[in-house]
Amino acid sequence: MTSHDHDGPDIDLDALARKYVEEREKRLRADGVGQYQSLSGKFASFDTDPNAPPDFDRDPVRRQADVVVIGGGYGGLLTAVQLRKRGVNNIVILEKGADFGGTWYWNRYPGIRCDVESYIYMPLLEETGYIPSEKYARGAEIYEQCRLIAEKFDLYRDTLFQTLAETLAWHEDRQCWDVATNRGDTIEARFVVSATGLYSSPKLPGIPGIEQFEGPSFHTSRWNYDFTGGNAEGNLTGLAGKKVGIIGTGSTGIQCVPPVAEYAEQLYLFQRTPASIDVRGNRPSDVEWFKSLPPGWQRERMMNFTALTSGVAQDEDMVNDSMTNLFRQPDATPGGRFQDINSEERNKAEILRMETVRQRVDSIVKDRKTAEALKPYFHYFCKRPGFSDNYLQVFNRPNVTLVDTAGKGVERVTPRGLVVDGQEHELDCIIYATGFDFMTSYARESGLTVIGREDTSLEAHWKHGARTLFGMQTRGFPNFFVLTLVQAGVSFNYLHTADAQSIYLADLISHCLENNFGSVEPTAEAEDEWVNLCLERSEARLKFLANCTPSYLNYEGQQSEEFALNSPFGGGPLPYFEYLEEMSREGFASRLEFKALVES
Ligand code: N01
Repeated sequence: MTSHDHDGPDIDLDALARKYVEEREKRLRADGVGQYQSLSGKFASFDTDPNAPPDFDRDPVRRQADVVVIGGGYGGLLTAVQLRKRGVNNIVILEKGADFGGTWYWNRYPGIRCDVESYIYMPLLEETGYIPSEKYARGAEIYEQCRLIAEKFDLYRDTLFQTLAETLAWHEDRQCWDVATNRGDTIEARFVVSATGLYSSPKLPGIPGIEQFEGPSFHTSRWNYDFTGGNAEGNLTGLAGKKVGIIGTGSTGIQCVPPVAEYAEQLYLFQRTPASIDVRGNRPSDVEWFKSLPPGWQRERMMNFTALTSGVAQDEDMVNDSMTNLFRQPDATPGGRFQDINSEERNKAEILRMETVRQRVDSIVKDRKTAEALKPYFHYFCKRPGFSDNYLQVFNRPNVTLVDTAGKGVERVTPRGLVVDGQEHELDCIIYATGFDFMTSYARESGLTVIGREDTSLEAHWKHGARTLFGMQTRGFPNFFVLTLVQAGVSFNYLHTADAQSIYLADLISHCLENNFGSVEPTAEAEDEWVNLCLERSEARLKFLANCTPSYLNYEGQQSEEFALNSPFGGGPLPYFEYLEEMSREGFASRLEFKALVES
């Protein structure tokens, strides 16, 4: 069959389908997610915070709080803001970094920007009066906006920075959690919200010899500006005369490659799978337009984007960018059929989109062999799509070499460099743009030991995958809430999911405080029902991902019960938001079990 059967360019669809399968098979590995390692051993030092005062010290804190929020990224900030708005003021925020920002605190690599429109990504724009400077804001600006939110809602006074929550233990008799930190703090909390982030646990490839390299090497989320010079804006003068290797071509790699290419003597980019690189089209914000927006515009715009990108047809595309464009295909509209990820219409739209992505490579990259190697052969949504107007262009520079590993990855690390296909590439520095643990193990990603009722650890409880109500609550762990995408309705704009979750949690916690409830947890029936619904509704997504090239989105191609349970709620974000709103509206009358506060 060719795409003559449809509108659009003439594509041999059968040959393309075979090519997708071939490319996928090249990348499947028996070790799956086990191919990665966290920052341990020699690399434990990677985990030191280059942005924090190294000699920080303080006395341990002992206190009681209504709520402990773990994490000062957007998830933690939104939760604290919503609690504040409901008059819940006895809050302690525990944050590993020396300031707010989470992902945007840690990730300061050159070129960093948001890949979702800032007008829907940066929350609370109406409350703070902040106008993002560009449609896709720089990382430093997003970090500053996190700080602005914390100032506006007076959260600095409640926060212990450079403090790592380590252990949470539930005390049924006192109906509270004892929260212990790495600084000897003990906080007795009635409620705990874990907002430790989606990308908080950097991972490295388990390449043989990785500990042997003698030059500087670092993960992108711990960028070593002492070595490279400059800052997130560029000016990496320390790279003059240096041969730099970057491993990884995901969203991070494609953002940091252009500035490194500009300053390094030689850049070798080690590619395992080419990313899809679509048009970015960034531009400065139109301030007059911004000021003319009516109250409530931000949630309306967020909803429009989330609905459209989850396949629900909209009359208007407010964000109108390369991300939403796919869902504006003519076939996307009737009856929201685009919601079905395996539908013929969607399959066709994704194929055509990928074809334009491949044609774009040809139109920009001059060297034919390099251009061929940069073309992605997988369904558009098998990986998070990339957007850039300066990444493909770097391959026309004489100082940039694409080292294509044909799906195999880097073979070996030596004291002097990296080996691919038996050839050693000598390097002065290696930069790992190799991503983060993502929805694999809550215990590993959060670094928390959580001991619930009857001394049960959450790690053991979720050994074979998560069991939750709405992704946020789990039976046996009363008054403990997780902000996560596991078993939650996911928007391409994570901040929309976090917004809905933080409102639900703040409503629920204030409901408990107002009604003198000592504890709340899901009923066994409600939890089972949600888990079963998640599994049932995930079938279509899992079927789609099963045929995808490996990535963190599909557990590196491994099918397992754990992967199915740790997946998002397959019913989509809009029904998920509706569940949460319904619970709040109805005063949480169903699905939850409350116990009265025990008088001490
Ligand atoms: O990480 P990734 P990331 N040899 O896991 C490669 C968010 N984000 O940090 O594709 C050679 O996507 C690996 O290869 P392959 C965003 O949600 C947001 O880039 O697996 N290469 C891949 O290319 C994003 O999805 C923004 O074959 C090896 C790369 O390392 C998420 O963060 C900006 C290898 C890892 O890519 C993670 O993105 C940046 C090996 N042995 C990030 N092992 C925003 O703008 C791995 N790789 C909001």
